[in-house]
Amino acid sequence: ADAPLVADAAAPAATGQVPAAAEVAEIRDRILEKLKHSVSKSVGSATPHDWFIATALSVRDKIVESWLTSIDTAKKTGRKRVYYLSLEFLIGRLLIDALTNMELIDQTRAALAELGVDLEALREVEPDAALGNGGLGRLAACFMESMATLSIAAYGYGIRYDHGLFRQRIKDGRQLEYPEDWLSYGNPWEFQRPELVYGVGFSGHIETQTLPDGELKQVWMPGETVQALAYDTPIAGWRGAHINTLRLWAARAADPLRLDKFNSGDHVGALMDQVRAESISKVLYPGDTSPAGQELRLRQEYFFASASLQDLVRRHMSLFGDIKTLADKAAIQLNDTHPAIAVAELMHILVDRYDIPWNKSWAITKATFSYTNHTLLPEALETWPVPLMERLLPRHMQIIYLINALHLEKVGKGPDASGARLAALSLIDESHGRRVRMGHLAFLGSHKVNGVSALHSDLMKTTVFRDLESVEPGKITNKTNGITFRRWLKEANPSLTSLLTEVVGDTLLDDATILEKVAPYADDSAFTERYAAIRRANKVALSALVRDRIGVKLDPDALFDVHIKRIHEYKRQILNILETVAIFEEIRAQSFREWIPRVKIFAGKAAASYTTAKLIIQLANDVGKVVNSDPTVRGLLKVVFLPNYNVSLAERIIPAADLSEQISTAGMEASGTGNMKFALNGALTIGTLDGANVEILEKVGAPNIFIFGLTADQVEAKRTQGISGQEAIARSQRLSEALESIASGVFSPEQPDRYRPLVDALTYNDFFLVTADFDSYYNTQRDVFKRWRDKKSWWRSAVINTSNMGWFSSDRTITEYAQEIWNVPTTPPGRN
Ligand code: Z2T
Repeated sequence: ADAPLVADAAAPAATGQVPAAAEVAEIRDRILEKLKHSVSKSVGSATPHDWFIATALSVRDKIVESWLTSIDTAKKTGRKRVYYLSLEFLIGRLLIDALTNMELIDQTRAALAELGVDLEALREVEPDAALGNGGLGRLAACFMESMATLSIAAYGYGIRYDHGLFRQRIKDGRQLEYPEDWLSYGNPWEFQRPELVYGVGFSGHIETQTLPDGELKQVWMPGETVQALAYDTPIAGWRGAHINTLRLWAARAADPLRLDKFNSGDHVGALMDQVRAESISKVLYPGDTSPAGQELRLRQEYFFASASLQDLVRRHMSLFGDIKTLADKAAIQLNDTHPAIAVAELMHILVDRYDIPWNKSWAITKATFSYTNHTLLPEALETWPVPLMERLLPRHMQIIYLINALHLEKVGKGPDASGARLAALSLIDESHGRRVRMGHLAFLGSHKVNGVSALHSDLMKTTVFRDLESVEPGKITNKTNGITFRRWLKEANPSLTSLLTEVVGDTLLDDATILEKVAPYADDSAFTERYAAIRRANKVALSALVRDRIGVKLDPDALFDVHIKRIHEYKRQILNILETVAIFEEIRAQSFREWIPRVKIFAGKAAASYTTAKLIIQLANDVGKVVNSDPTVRGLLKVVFLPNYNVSLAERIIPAADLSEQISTAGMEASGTGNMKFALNGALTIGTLDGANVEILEKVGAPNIFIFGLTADQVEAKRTQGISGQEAIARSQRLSEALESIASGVFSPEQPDRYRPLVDALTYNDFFLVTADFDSYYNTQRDVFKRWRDKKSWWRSAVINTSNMGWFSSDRTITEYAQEIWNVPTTPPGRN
């Protein structure tokens, strides 16, 4: 550690500009005004939370001014709108984000300092809005920010869950789930819109009417109606040039109370309808890549799809007055199949409400929708039992049958129309009870279907959508994911951002591709020393956090090897743990060797019902307990599991990571987006050729990334030969010893057979090919050690990683969607 320490490098700061005193005074007065009149507290009695609310409300005022202008301009110009339908928006905290994008951060920090308040303390009291499970929900949040940054007139539509993703606690090494309560102290960012209420129908029956011209008309008479209430959150783009709306729906009963029941003494029964209705927006389903399958989930999906379509059709009609121009003025993006019922809903609206002929309606629907697929895992593909759909959405089931009949009639004329082919193409899966394939519905109802990385989009064409692709070749396109640099560079790593803007100029966040200008500095030792010093300060800050939260002391000069994401077998946390155990055994056996001090950092949640994933969490914790207290290890290896991984924890960990673990079984991670965040912030990646890792390799070059393991093709070939791990284990003494120590209870002495099921699965049924990739992973980790000894070479690679990440800005991703899927203009931000 002879690198010069940059003073206070982790302290968020420093655009280098001193804010003007008059502006600071004005902001200070506004905050005081909010504290008094909106929070109703005096300076003397205000808690940090009160200050947070007052500060949020004062920046919200500024946002609202531009918001109204943005809405007005879109109206006047008659621009085409983009509607992003997503059951998840993993927003995280908004205070620093709003201040950053409104370019008020330094002034507000100074104003609060005058009041004796630390902005960083306010940052920490804001609840982390976790209305999503992982990558898919965070992508939606990054996209909302980039759409605003690029001045696209966009709305996000979703559900205002009372309770987001569960809070995770670790007790005796095991995950416990607690309800999350982000709204309990109120939400300063949202506006309830009491005038915006839509009825959403369920169940009931269909009446057939005969029109004067003899045509038949189907009229759905719902048996139950739930109300959808709108709550709007403004989303500020970079430099505040444009503000969009995130509109989330809350469910309410049509009648708050059944007075007849109440008056007859049935006080609980009087509230039954309310409980049933409001349960729809009560809680986010916590499965990440596995569908929930329950009736309540289908009710959530239809509830928000119907409310959103009613809202956007109402807007379209009031602006343009002709439903037939919908596709010219609205682009609707389906974030996975969760909102796919919207395809049938739009057909219902066009055919039943507006009396548009079927074929014309279908043309409008296809031209309006597009669909993003986020996984190929076969068990993750949403299907709904026909009887459930029939009961809950009888008219939609009719519409789906008709879409299917016309589709199969068309493809049935082809030369290769075998029974098996028609069965594969059908909207109805008949293989285990009749079920509606939502992926097929989304595919047929869209003009474009995209995957989220080059590899994933290619695999879509040969796996789940092989047959549909052959019917409509060219429909599948790729839009590689991206991340917003405002949050994941500037807000998470302000000191690194300052260093980078010194080199490339302060338009870095307007156009991320100028990061390329940093590349020559990879060989400039004055630069790399400052870069390394900033990274070290981030590691010191993370070490303090780890000590506070779990009481483990870390060495900031150790290699921080980080694996943070949802816990899933395909993401192979267990492969990482096996390497950890192998090195632990070697350090103990050969403590005299010169070991690289290393910290293994894990974090992530397991779906509450995913037993194996929960056992993996427990194993990581158990290994940590044994390793961290072993005297012969002498702190050369530490293993920590940080509880309750969420967006704000990611913002602390990523800028302090040296090594980014992206080690999924090739072909299984659709893209990954954490991989991009790490590489941007200067971690080197150890990863498989999977998802967007492939494109990261292309950008940074092979010498600057650690790639190992089977390719997606090799994985497929290997699986056809069988998935037993026995051969690989027999070939590798290291692997068999690591497995043996886990199986025999070295890490669970109080229950020696605790991990027998995990080890047995790897031995006999290794679907994720952990054993097949172990040696390659182990050896590549040794390459990492070698590189780490040569710090100059390490930091050179890190700088090259940062400088080549510009392409992974979600501004680039959204520009591609705008041009190639939505057909809407974009206006890049810029200094005005
Ligand atoms: C999710 O986060 C992802 C896929 C899903 O499939 C569901 C959820 Cl909740 C239904 C992730 C992918 O696993 C990840 O590779 C990708 O980067 C991310 O979506 C965004 O596309």
